[in-house]
Amino acid sequence: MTSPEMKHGPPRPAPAIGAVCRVRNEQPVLPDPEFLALLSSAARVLVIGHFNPDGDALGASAALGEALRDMGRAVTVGVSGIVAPNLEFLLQACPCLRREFRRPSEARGTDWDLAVIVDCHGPDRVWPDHGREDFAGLPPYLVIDHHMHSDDVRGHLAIFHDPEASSTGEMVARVLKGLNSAFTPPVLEALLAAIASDTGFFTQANTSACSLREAADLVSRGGDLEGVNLKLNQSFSPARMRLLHLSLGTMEFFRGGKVAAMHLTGEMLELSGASREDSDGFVDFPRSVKGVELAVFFKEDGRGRVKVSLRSRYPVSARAIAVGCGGGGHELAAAYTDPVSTCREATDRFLSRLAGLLPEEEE
Ligand SMILES: [Mn+2]
Repeated sequence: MTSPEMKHGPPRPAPAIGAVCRVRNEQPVLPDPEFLALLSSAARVLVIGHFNPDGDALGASAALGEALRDMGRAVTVGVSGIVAPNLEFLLQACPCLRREFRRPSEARGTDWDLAVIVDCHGPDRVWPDHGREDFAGLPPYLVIDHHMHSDDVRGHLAIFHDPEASSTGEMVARVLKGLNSAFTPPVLEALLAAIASDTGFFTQANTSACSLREAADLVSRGGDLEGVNLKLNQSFSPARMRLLHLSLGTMEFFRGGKVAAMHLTGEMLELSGASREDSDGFVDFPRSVKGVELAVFFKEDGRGRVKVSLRSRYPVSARAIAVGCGGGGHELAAAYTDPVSTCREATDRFLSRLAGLLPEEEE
């Protein structure tokens, strides 16, 4: 068994606010044999991603669930929260796998031998409105995740953790190779969708040589990237376009154009007829403006709070800013929730916090 240091490389200093480490692993981190043994020894497995799963959480869940089912396991792929319309296809390949779990008490240890929690560090990311006492009845669980989190997040049986992986989908591909699992068309599609989702179709800073090699391997096994692009990026509704039109009208710039922000309000949803999930990816619009180093998307969550998504360019750390506001995520893509009810209030609070988190330069 490799030591944690060998698996993750030598320890690096924590990045300072406003700075990002750009160290790259050329060798993929592989799951421990013990991890694979725990995964393959369970007969009844529940696979579930974080709350309101994105393409990576759903793709990784669907691929792992489908592969384990091919290996003769009784598998349930669970969903907590809402699935964006353009991601529904990931769960339609085998609808019998899908189940919604509104609360942790529905995921009982008596019904499953093992849970696998993907694309987050544990149950509190799957059911963020529940506390530790609500998780007592869960099955023992494994974690597969590429988010940065400290190793003192305990509770799992074993963890496969690679913060340098572009996506959990990339890590699940390595797991399936470790299990000698078959890469059937639904597995290939789900894995490519997961990796493509989290890398912005291989355009973002997390697109490493490792993630490209993993994707290339999936393509050489028969994966259809064009088909995944059609389903992920070219299957939106007219209502989403109406919503985008309204949201784009709110774009504003701060700090001499280095910070760009956009709003999504409950009123816009009513006017457009779109669903809240139709706004997935809107943060890419303020990010796409020349000179913007920090893009911010404020979204009223319908429950009296505002979800704030951050995207930054090197060397600005979205993660450091999100952590400073009580959230977390990746270096260049992070988020937090502000307990205020309107985007305007959340913007004012964000700008006052930003003064301490992102030092103002002479312009
Ligand atoms: Mn992910």
